[in-house]
Amino acid sequence: TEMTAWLRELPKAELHLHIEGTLEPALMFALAERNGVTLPYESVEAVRAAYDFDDLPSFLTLYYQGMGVLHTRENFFDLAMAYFDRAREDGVAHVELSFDPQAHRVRGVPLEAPFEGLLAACREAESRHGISSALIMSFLRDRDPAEAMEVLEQAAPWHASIAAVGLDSAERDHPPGRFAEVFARARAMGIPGVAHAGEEGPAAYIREALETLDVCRIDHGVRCLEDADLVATLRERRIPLTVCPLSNVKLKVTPTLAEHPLPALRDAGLNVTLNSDDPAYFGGGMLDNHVACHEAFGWTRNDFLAMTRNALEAAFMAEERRDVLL
Ligand code: ES4
Ligand code: ZN
Repeated sequence: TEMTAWLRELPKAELHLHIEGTLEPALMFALAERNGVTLPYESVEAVRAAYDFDDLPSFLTLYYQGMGVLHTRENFFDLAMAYFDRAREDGVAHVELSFDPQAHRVRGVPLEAPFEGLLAACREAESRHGISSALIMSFLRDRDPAEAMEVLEQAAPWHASIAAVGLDSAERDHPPGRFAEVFARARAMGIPGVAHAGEEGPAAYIREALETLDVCRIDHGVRCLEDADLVATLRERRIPLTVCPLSNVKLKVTPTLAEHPLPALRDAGLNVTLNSDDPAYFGGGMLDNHVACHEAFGWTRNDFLAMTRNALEAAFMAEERRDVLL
């Protein structure tokens, strides 16, 4: 439709994207073959059929299993380039790729593989597609914070290439405060923080992420509406929420998109952005997420322009680049 064409042309910024969550089944099979990994699936169709999730943990099991085919820096390069090629088709102008070094380290993959593979892909995306990007190194909140600290130190050769540190994985019973020292250490190195909070976990985890980690953005944050004081804080401080509509439906954070809190978040005056999270698992990229919101909420061009501006203002991006896109 005309709106879809307009949304594709809109130069969008994607701030919440797990690069391991962009692994399409066809590439998963190709990399499994290349690396001698046995997958518990017969076919690409069987993989797709398995993507029927009840909640965040049921997704994470398949997400960590799927990324097991990633071994070398070339594998990470191929993964990211396949994503960048699709992002270009979606009209994405800027991407902040998050990755989970600990999930690879536990499989014996050294930090160098994701760092060098992803950074090479980011350079290639700039020259091939004119897409700017930034790297977010995320820590797994369901693992020991001491391990996260160790990874932060081991990542020293790439500190200048890290736009921010993040916090993801299973949220329930894993409050953000445990990572206060890790985020403080990163901040002391000049690296800001972002954190998933209020996706499956309570609104209190959003406040805790702001107060103990001093994060400058909240990933998801949709459950903030359960706490009016928190909503006021988020509004007053204009904290960006990187919301992922199709992800929330797929992981049953909301029963349907029509019932998603996005319109309520916007009505509350919050700084909302639209993102795809794990597009290979959740049924669509940036353009699909935008089109779905247009259909579910009747949002018009001005609504999407406002949210795209929110994203560009919240991005880890050189001012000269922001001036070009805004
Ligand atoms: C994630 Cl949707 C989501 N939530 C938390 N952690 C994640 N890692 C990858 N996708
Ligand atoms: Zn996420």
